[in-house]
Amino acid sequence: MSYTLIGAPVSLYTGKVRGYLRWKNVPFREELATREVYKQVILPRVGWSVIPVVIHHDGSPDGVTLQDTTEIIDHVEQAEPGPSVYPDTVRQRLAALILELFGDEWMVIPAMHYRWIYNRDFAHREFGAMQNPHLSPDEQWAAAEKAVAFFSGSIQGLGVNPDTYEAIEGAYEAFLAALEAHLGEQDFLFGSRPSIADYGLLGPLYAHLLRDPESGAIMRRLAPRVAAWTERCHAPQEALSGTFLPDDEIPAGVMDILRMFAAQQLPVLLDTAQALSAWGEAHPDEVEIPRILGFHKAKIGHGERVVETDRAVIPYPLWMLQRVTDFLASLQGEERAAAEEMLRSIGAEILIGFRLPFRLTRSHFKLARA
Ligand SMILES: N[C@@H](CCC(=O)N[C@@H](CS)C(=O)NCC(=O)O)C(=O)O
Repeated sequence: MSYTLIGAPVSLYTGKVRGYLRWKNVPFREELATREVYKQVILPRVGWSVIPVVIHHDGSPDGVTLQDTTEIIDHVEQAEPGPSVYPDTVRQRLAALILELFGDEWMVIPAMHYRWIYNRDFAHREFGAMQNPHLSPDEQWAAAEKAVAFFSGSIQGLGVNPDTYEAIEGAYEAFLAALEAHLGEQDFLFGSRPSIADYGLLGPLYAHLLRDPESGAIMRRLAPRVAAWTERCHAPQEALSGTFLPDDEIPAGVMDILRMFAAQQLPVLLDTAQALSAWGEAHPDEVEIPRILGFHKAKIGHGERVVETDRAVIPYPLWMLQRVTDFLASLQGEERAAAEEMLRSIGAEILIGFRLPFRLTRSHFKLARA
């Protein structure tokens, strides 16, 4: 049994899956997501244009099509033997679920900011080479205009604009400092084994923030250990290696990053949950949830450098938050007490007993009401 990973070097979420599949030691082949591949494979199988897509060749005629990195990783975790990237213990598992969400859906802000403000031409060439590898560089460039306009235009919706540049860079540098300090003690977030949280952070940190030249230079200068960790997660020397720290320990540097989640991303998620509730009431018969539910005011930045800006209300991250709250709801007794204590100490006590307005699921590779 083997897998095909359809994606690209330039793609944030492809890097997350590539690093994971390599560590998990599963046989896979990577196929570049050219225009032709979008047309022939991705659209027929998934229904919309997105990468990465994984096909698990499980012996069935078409194989199993997987999209969304979280679902891809969960599928492989179920299907393949060997150590897991999900810690078994309560605090580490809770922290790992939270930090996957933080990496995937909040660190995408600096990832998109640095790419489209500092590395635009590089990214444009990379998009061109991905879409039409057979064309000349000039033709590739011209053919990539549309995709570049789409992705670079999407930074507005993430809250990236001239008013927020400085706050985004300040928050990113504070994040780098916390992770850099932690990596002086440990190889990965929770010890010597990479976790789902390492892969969540790998997405933005690899394809954009390390691989794009201008931001790569910044990372190597400010946080060389983070650069080395990024390379280690993306291209592990040894598969299936390492262990999580004993006694369910959450190292201090990881606690610092969890506090960044609670202070920065969580308020936006809570506001998004309110918008989802209003949408649900206004559309009682609709199952598929739009990718964007209008705009709201959101605070972006760290510490003293926080600015309020317009940002799209993006409901998808609530599906990842639901994984966190489902895990919390499954706990009892001492385990629940340990989880709640951790939430209090990072400033996320509001998640204790928190429920989304209704359950979310993914249907036909899109977000939907369960
Ligand atoms: N949550 C998704 C995000 C995938 C995603 O946003 N992929 C980007 C490329 S790295 C894309 O194809 N975006 C197209 C779009 O958002 O319309 C996942 O984990 O797979």
